[in-house]
Amino acid sequence: MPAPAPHGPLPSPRHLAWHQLELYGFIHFGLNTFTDREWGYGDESPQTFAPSDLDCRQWAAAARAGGLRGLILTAKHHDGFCLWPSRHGAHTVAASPWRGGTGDLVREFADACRAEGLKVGLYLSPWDRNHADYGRPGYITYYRAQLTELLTSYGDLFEIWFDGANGGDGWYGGTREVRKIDQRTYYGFDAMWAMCRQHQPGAVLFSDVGPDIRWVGNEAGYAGDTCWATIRPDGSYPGDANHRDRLGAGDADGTVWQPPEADLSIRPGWFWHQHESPHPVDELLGQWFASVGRGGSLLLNLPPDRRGRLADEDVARLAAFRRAREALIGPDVAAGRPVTASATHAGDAACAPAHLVDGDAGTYWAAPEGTTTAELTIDLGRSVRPSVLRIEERIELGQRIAVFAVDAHLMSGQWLELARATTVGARRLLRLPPVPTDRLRVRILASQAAPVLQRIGLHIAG
Ligand code: FUL
Repeated sequence: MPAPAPHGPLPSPRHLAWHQLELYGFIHFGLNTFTDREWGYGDESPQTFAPSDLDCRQWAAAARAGGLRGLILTAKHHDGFCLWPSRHGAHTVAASPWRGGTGDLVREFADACRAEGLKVGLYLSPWDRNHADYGRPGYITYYRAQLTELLTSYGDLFEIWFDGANGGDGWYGGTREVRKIDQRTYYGFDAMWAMCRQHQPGAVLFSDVGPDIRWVGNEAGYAGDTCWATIRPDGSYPGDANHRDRLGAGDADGTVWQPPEADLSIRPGWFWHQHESPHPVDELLGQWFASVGRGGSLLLNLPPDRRGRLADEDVARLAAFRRAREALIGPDVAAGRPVTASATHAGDAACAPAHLVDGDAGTYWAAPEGTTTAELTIDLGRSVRPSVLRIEERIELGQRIAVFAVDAHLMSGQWLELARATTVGARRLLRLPPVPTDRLRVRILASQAAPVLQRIGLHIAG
């Protein structure tokens, strides 16, 4: 029998690599760190940039210890100040006292990430409140030259972040005025994305509307409870506020594979401010379940302080967040256990239900073509109290499932529904009440096409 037919928009190879990352970090650092602002106006002196003890390796080591798989640095935020000595302008670290004006923070960052085994990503703000030509064609030439520098000088990037924010007013070479641009046309994003593809073919490109991954529609770290990786772009563009409400849930009838990245700062601000503290672990855990657990990713911001180091309490919080995840997601008691399915794709051994628990991400189970419901039962062999269910669709064949339920088999012989949810996609993580059960049943109640799953994991507390 042929393999199950694909359904709807499909992920690209760069999407598939990105879906594996799940959790990675943002680093907001720059003049704002020293001026106590979130959006610099563009008139700040580079002399202000004076970290006393900058150590990118400390950032990367803390991120790695927290289980993050990459970091994205704000190489230039809205204030226009460049953390690398760009050949194309003077508003950079070369004009600062840091390392006597000889430093390259993007280089130190990239080297530190790689030394810690983390992937490297960069953010280059399209809005630039410093540049005299902002709003005119000259700035676009400048921006593209900067982008090319970043794309070609710092090795492989896993993600490039294009921010849609624009507040209008700024210093702009001393004119101190409001400059309005047409967000739809001014930056010529298509040409910029083509440059990224040319120099960094493996990088996913983020903006409010992709092209590869989309914003989740809030800065609080959660995707929709129903979350389709697919969406209908409908002519939207970065910064388009009208499109925002649809970003968390995506569209069941979406035309492109463009899964959400949920961004969240570990503290209230994106930049470091002395009187702010990191969020409690319980909140971070909730946001992780609501982003990673809904098939998206979590981009967790870690703001270095004026020394150029992460505060001890942020480092400790990150480690505690990891311990909390590990405590909840202990051994997988479904691994290697017998699984039965209500029906299987053409009785084909390649699609057998045992593949759901074989620990091999390359194998999968498929329901017969033309069916949209199914039941899968895993014999756990003993009574356990589950804490988390992990379920994954075979996204190479498209996202399909629209409603499913999870049941526990009780001592009394009856089945109890523990949870019910909608979409699955790359993964769904559900916290379960710790009800003793010796069998787990997943009922797929609605699906756009025959369900195809690659994994079901049932975790007990570690
Ligand atoms: C927003 C920006 O305006 C914030 O300063 C921050 O960089 C956040 C991640 O994106 O659009």
